[in-house]
Amino acid sequence: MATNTPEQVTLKELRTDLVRFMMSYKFALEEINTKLNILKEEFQYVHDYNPIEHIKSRIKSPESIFKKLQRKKLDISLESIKQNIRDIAGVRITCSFVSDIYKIKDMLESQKDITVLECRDYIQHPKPNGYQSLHLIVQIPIFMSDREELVPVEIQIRTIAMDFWASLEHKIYYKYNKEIPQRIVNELKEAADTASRLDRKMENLHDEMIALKQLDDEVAMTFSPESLQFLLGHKGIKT
Ligand code: 0O2
Repeated sequence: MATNTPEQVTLKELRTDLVRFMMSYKFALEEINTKLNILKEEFQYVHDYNPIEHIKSRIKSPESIFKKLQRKKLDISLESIKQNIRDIAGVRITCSFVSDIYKIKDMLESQKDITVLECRDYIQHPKPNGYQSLHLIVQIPIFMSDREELVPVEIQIRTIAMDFWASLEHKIYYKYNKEIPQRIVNELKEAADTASRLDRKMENLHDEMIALKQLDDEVAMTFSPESLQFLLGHKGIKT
C-alpha cells in the first residue's frame, strides 16, 4: 500500500484543521439563527407583533477572509484569522422600525450565553457616506464532541429602508471599479437622508396607530356592549 509523503500528510492535516475551523462558525450561525427564530415566534405570540422582518446569514468566503487579512496586513494563519477576523459568521436582520433594532439588541444582550464584544451604532452615528445600521459582535459557546469553543458572530441590524440603501450603494460601488464621481457620492448621501426621514415618518405613523388602538380598547373596556350601542345610537352611528 502506498504511504503518504510528509507534504501530503501536512496538507491533509491542514485541510482537516481548516474544515474543523470553519465548522465552528457554521455551528455558531445555526445557534444564532435558532435563537432569532425563537425570539421571532415568541414575540409574535406574546405581543401580537413581529419586530423581525427578515433574517439572512452567511459564512465569509475564504477569498474575502484572505483579502481582509491582506488589507489589514495581518499574518496568514488560522490563529491570525481567529484572533483578528470577527465577521466570518455574519447575520443580517431587517426590521420595520428603528425602535425594533434596539429591542432586538436588548433581547440578544439579555441572553446569558451571549456576550456582546463590540457594538457599533451607525444609526446614532452614521458613516460619512450615509450608511446606517447597528453592528454587534457577539460571542457564543459551541459545544463539540471533545471541546467547547467561544465563537464570534457579527450581527447587523437595520430597517428595510437602511437595507435598501446599503444594498444599492454596495451594488453601485461593486460594479464600478473606478472612483465614484462626487455628484453621485452627494446624491447617495441625500438618498440616505431621505431613507432616514422615511424611517422616522413610518415609525411616527406606527406609534399613532398603536395609540389609536389603545384608545379603542380602553373605550371597549369601559363601556358594556349595550351602553356602547346606546351611546353610538344616540350619536346617530349605526353599529
Ligand atoms: P461583507 O461581505 O458585507 O461582510 P472591520 O470588519 O472592522 O475590519 P469595517 O468596515 O471597519 O471593517 O467594519 P464595519 O464598519 O463594522 O463594517 C463591516 C460591514 O458592514 C461590511 O462588511 C458591510 O457589510 C457593512 N458596511 C459597512 N460600511 C458600509 C457602507 O458604507 N456601505 C455598505 N453598503 N455596507 C457597509 P464587508 O467586510 O465590507 O463585507
